[in-house]
Amino acid sequence: MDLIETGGVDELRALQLKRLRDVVRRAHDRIPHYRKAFAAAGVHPDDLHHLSDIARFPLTAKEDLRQNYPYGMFAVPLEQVVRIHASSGTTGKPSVAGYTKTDIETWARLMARSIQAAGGSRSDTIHIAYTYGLFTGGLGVHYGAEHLGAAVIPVGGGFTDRQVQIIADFRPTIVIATPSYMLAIADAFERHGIDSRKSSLRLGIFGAEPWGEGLRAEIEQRMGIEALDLYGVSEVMGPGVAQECADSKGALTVWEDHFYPEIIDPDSGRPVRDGEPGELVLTTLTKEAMPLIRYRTRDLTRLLPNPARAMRRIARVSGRSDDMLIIRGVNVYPSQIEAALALEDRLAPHYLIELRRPGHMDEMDVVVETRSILGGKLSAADLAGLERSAEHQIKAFVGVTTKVRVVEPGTLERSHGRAQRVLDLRPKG
Ligand code: DLL
Repeated sequence: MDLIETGGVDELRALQLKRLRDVVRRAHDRIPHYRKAFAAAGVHPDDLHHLSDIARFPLTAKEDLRQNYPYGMFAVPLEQVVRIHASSGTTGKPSVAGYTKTDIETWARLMARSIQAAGGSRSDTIHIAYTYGLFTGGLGVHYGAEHLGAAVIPVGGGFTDRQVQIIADFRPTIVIATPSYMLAIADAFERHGIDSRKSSLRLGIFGAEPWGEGLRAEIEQRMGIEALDLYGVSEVMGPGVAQECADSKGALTVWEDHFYPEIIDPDSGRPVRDGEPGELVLTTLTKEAMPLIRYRTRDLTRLLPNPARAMRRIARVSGRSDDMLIIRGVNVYPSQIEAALALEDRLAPHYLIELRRPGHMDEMDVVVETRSILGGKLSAADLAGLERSAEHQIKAFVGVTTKVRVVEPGTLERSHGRAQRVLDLRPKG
């Protein structure tokens, strides 16, 4: 365990202030976006005397990242960058995250700390069922598990029957996945007639999508394991920003020596007091390649005291203050679907996203109208062709598999205010 993890609150706040002053100055000196945004808000890094002064600095939004796409938010030249990840942007362009060698080491240390705090150790064998690639889940967790010294099985996402075989044969003790995918694996155990409660697994660490106590109880019961919550955001780092620790379950400890958390009112942008609900805003305290000052995560939660450490905890994320959806672990903005549909000029910009959960995994249908100028009815073959082509565009640009239904002009209800783009038919809870 790091000394700071067990240290007192005064020591932690002093470290945070020192790091905060450093990072704000670095962002100001090296990234034109921050220089301009600070000037526009009438603040300067010299104004930061106390931690609470951070509230005077401007918030950073995903839109700022988009405007500086792809590398404009980097504080170091590309020669010093050793890794680039990306997550969904609100339109066609993803949000980019860059890491120096030191950033990758810090991330591995924090992710190892998360696994250890959840109850893992170097004697564990860890099955990772997150996708490896631009998504930070696979590689982020992988480096942390290796840093811990555990035996790591980099299975990746998908191929559910193979996940079962590997758990049965390789005998991992910890599994790390999205909670919904864990249930799909549990179903596959059943299909194969293997008792999932008797597997070698004892602990599961789950995150990357919202989940509740109902899902936790179901996973724990069906898999016969303990299930803990892992939180992270790609732009901020990836998995390992906050972790539900074995000694302080019920909320997630924020690794406050590396991330400074605030909660704001999502409408006014003003900070609220600890304990009050609002949107989580994070400032990276140590990141070199892409420091973020007051980044709006859009995740709704509360800051809570911690019975086990000086670092505060966040409540399980209860929702979002924007319209982002997470479908089978893939972040999806309705505006991305709209941009993918716009690539086909026979389709009108009238569409509706329908969400269902027939089993444990979410399914997404997109209903879209044809343009009226096409006149007359399209043949069944033309319709089917249009549907397949739209599904392909969405898969190619957004990364999510959908079923598209093309309908006649005027079929979808028109709204009088903001268009209703999402019909959520999933069971609650
Ligand atoms: O999902 C990083 C990650 C990977 C976290 C693996 C945990 C495990 P993004 O793809 O950028 O990064 O998505 C970040 O996912 O703003 C939340 O809305 C949501 N999210 C992540 N973890 C949780 C969680 C990764 N434990 C977005 N509970 C965040 C609820 C979560 N939502």
